[in-house]
Amino acid sequence: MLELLRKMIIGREIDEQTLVQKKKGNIPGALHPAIGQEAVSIGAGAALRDSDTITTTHRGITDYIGKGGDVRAVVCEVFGRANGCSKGRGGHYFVNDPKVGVLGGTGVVGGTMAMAAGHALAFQTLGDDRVALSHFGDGAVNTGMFHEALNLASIWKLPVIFLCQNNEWALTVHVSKHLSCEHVVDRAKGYGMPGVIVDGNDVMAVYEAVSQAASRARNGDGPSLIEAKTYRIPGFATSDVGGYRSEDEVERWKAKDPITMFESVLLKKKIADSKEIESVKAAAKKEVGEAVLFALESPHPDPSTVFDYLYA
Ligand SMILES: Cc1ncc(C[n+]2csc(CCOP(=O)(O)OP(=O)(O)O)c2C)c(N)n1
Repeated sequence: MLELLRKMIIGREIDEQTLVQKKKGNIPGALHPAIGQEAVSIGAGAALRDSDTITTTHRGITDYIGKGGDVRAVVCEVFGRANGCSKGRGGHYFVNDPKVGVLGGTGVVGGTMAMAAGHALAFQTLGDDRVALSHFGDGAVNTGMFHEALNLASIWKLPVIFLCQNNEWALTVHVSKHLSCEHVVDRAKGYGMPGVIVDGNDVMAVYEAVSQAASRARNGDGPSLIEAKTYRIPGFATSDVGGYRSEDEVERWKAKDPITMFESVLLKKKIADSKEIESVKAAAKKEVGEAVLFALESPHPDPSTVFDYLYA
C-alpha cells in the first residue's frame, strides 16, 4: 500500500514539476496533466502483471508509472529528449515503452480501445494468459471506436479491460451534456459484458475492480467495462483558458484528493505514520527533481534519425 502511495506521489510530482518547466519555456507543446486522477492509473497498474499491456491517452504519464514505467525515461520523453521512453518522438502525448507493456496512445481519441482489443486478440491467438487494458476518458466513449471495440471484444471473448477514467469533462463539455445514458457502464449490458462503477479517487477500489476484471479475462470469460469516477483538477491542458466550470466544483473535488485520502487510510490502519509518509513524499520529490535536471542536460534526437522507426 505504501508503494501505491509512492507511485501516486511520483505521478503528481512529474505533473507538477513539468508544469513549472513548461512555464519556463523548457517543454515544447501543451501538457495534459492528470492531477486528481492518480488513483485510477496506479490502482489499475498494480492489478496487472508485468507481461500485461496497457494503452494510454494524452493524459498517460501516471498510467505509465502505474504499469512500472521508469521515472527518468518518461520525464526525458516529456522534454522530447533522445533518451526518453519514446526516444523523444512522442513527448507526453505518446508515452510508449514495450519493456513494461505500455504500448502507447494515438492522436485519435478512442483509437486506443481498438489497439487494446488487438493486443488481446494477439494474446488469445498465441494461447497465453496475458491481459490488455485500455485507459480512456469519458469523451472517448462517444466515438465509434468504443462501440466497435466493445462489440468485437465481447463476441470473441477477448482478454481485455476497458477502463474509463470519467473525469466529468471532455475538454469543455460536461459528461451530462455528451453522454446518452446516466453512467458509462450502462452501455456494458448492450455489449454483453459486466460493467462496474468504482470510486476513481480510491486507489484500493480501483485495484480490486481491475483485479477482478483481470482474472475474468485470464479465465477466458472475456472483457469488462469499468467506470472510475474521478476528476481532473487542472484545466484540460496548459492551453486551457478555463471559464467553463465553477470554483465550487473544483474545490469539492480537491477535498477528495486521492493522495490525501489514501494517506488518511494508511494512518488510520497504522500501515504508516506521518513521518514515513513525509519521507516517501520527500524522496519522490527528489527523484523527480533529479530526473528533470537529467532531462534538461540530455540531447535532443539527432535530426539525421528523423525517418527512423517510421516503417517496419
Ligand atoms: C477523434 C478525436 N476527436 C477529437 C480530438 C481532440 N481532442 C483531444 S482530447 C479531447 C477530449 C477528450 O476527452 P476525454 O476522452 O474525456 O479525456 P480527458 O481529456 O478528459 O482525459 C478532444 C476532443 C481528437 N484528438 N480525436
